Amino acid sequence: MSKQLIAAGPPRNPLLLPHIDDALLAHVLQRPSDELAKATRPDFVGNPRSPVQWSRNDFTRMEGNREDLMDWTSVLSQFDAEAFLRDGACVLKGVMTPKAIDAWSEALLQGQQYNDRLISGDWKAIDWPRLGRTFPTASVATRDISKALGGSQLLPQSDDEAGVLTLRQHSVFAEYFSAGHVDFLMNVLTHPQMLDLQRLCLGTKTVYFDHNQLLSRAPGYGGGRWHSHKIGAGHDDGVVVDDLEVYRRQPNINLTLCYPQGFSADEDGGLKLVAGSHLFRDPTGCRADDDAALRAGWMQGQQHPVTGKPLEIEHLDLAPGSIVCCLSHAAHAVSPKALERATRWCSLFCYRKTDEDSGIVQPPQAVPPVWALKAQRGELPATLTQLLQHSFDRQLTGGRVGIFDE
Ligand SMILES: O=C(O)CCC(=O)C(=O)O
Ligand SMILES: [Fe+2]
Repeated sequence: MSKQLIAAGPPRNPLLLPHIDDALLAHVLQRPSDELAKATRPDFVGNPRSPVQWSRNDFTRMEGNREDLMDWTSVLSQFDAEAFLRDGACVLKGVMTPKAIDAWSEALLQGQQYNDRLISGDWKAIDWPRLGRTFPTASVATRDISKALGGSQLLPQSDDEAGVLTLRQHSVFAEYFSAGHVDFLMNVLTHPQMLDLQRLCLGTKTVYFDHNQLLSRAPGYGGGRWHSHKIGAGHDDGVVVDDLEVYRRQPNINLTLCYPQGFSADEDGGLKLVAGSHLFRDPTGCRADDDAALRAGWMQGQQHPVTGKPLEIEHLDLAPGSIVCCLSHAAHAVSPKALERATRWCSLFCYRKTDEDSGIVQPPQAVPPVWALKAQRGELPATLTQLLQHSFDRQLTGGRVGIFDE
């Protein structure tokens, strides 16, 4: 393996590649999936029965014990398909059932604990070769480890010298693909109500998984910049669209942000949105450090392409049990979290749809290789296999390997 390959981290969707150049990774992907699954769960994290090591019976038990996640009547009374497409986001206030709020909150705390144990553990005890790479030549600085504890997306990951990208890719960190670590979150990922919500938002029958993360914002969190996300396939070019059906036909992505404990609008790690910003399809230009910079820059003089109203920043204020759905191109940011406030909990479940013009599904952003392998080998239940189909099926992705390939 060349040094450059180590620094760049493993390929994102290895099973879509016609050939894997890296012999160590290629070997791992030929072995039984149990071996890779075990390597992704180091003993020191203390999570031996996580979903990645489940048998078929475990999945059957999960499906059999399922209860509602949401009050569906409340979802339907708040969801307006036309407004969602027009504004690029919808807020479903307090839709989780009381039981789901408790279970979800518990699951996010549990996931954060697994993540913290991995971050502060002894990475020399990780079976790196069984994850398909050589032992790292560097380690994460102690001060970076302490800064990352209790929160999400905080470990430096500009390269893979210390193995952070490898651990992310394989979902050794519980924050990336948390559904593989905590049973309730696997239940959410494949829950009929969650999938129905995706069908409502994306306006399509068949949906695919894209990525799943813990988004814990601990006291002292400095806030998240304004940004939006690319969808690929040549649709991120900044060409404004005012025909909502044209917009709907794109290979879109729906970020589903689930906040079991909610948040308030001020210094609480809350989400901020700009209605109508998705129609600009401008993930490259639509960026700013804070609200003032977005107003003075990208938003200046801009109007909603459909309603003609000036674009406006909205600071959300959400009751416990709320869910926000946000289309990929919609501008969003996160408020800072004051030191005296408690952690803001969130789990992100992101799904995607087919490009209705080409029939192609873009490859997923983050399916850990072990899950792609299990799906390809028929080791998973039908619903999950279908959700992960584009992580291994080259016909479905039209030979595309990267998320943003055209
Ligand atoms: O933390 C949040 O509420 C949003 C995070 C975010 O922007 C993202 O995951 O893309
Ligand atoms: Fe985002």
